[in-house]
This record gives sequence, C-alpha cells and structure tokens, in this order.
Amino acid sequence: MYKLYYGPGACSMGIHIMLRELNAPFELHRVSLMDGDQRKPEFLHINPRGQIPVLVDAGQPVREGAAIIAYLAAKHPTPLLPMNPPDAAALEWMCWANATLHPAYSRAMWIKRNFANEANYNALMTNAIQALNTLWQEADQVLGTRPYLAGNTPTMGDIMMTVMANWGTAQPVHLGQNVRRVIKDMVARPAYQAALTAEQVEYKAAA
Ligand SMILES: N[C@@H](CCC(=O)N[C@@H](CS)C(=O)NCC(=O)O)C(=O)O
Repeated sequence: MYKLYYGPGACSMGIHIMLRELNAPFELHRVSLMDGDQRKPEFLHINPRGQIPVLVDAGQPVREGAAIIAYLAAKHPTPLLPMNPPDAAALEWMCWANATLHPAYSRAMWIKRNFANEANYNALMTNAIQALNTLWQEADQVLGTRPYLAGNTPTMGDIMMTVMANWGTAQPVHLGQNVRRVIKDMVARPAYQAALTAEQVEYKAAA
C-alpha cells in the first residue's frame, strides 16, 4: 500500500491521478499548505524540503514529482509513461510539466508571497505571467500538430499540464484552444474525476 502526501489541487494531484490510473493501492495523507503543515516537524521528517508530493513505498520515501512518476511507471508498466523501452517524448513532456511549467507557476506564486512593494510586484508579476503564456503557447502549438503532447496517446505530461492549468494566478493566463481540448479530455477521465472528488477540488480551467 503506497502512502501519498498531497495538497488538494497541488502538483501532487498528478501523482494521485496516476495511482488511480494504475489501479495501484494507496492511501492519501492530506498536507494543508495554507495551514503551513509542510513546515511542521512531523512533515519535515518525511521531506526536509517541506514540499509535497511525497510517496512512501513500504517505508521508503520517494520525493520530487518527476522521480515519483518515473518510479511508479517503472513498477507498474503503463502507456502513460512507457519505460521499457523508454518513450523519450513522454519523458520529455512529463519533465516539461514538472520541471519547466511548475517552476514558472511557482515564480508567479512566490512573487505574490514575497513582493516588497506594489511597483515591483506589478512588474514582476507581469513578467512571470508572460513567461507562463510563452510556455502555454509552446504547448498549444505542439498540440496543433498532434493529439497529445507526446504523440497519439495521452501521457503523464498531459495529466500534469491539466493539473497546473487549474492553478489560479494573480493575472489571467492564456490557454490556447488546443490546450483546452486536451485538458477537457484529461479531466473527463474517470481517474481524474475520482481524484477531484477525493481532494474536493473544483476544475475551472476547462470552461
Ligand atoms: N520540485 C518539487 C516541487 C514541489 C512543489 O513545489 N510543491 C509545492 C506544491 S505544488 C509545495 O509543496 N509547496 C510548499 C511551499 O512552497 O511551502 C517537485 O517536483 O516535487
């Protein structure tokens, strides 16, 4: 039985959806980022970085979203991330979501958390939103040439991108029509719907 430390609607939701897609046995442990649970000693013991997601497999913590996804895909062969042989495009887009799109959102959120004065805040936020729009434009262009980010079938990159598309930012982010087509498709999957219900999250980005 896996244990997943998650925050409702956070990046951990992609792992939650994956566990459901794989029909893997798991239990959820909620970490409230709003309440600062991630900085409490009992959680820092599990992840000294004070971040979710963490997957615990038979007492062994697996940290970092991309590592957890690759770990699960290696243990439970899945078309969502073929590992044997490895699918380069599926790995690339899974990492794009986790290691490129996610930090771009974090940047926008950290400005909100840390801004020094109103003038700086507005300039930094506009810049951060522009960076996000450039990334979404790239995804939209790719999705204009093929059904899903990595080719003809959905992979973890599509799921992670869909989770992040639902994150609120202080200024609107533009999602193109091809991105919207794919996120609607992802959200309609039973595993996605079940994860939204379990985490009590409303999906707003596909409207
Ligand atoms: N590189 C990490 C990033 C994880 C991350 O930023 N998680 C956010 C939630 S989406 C978090 O736990 N934030 C807590 C905080 O910033 O205090 C990963 O991919 O696992």
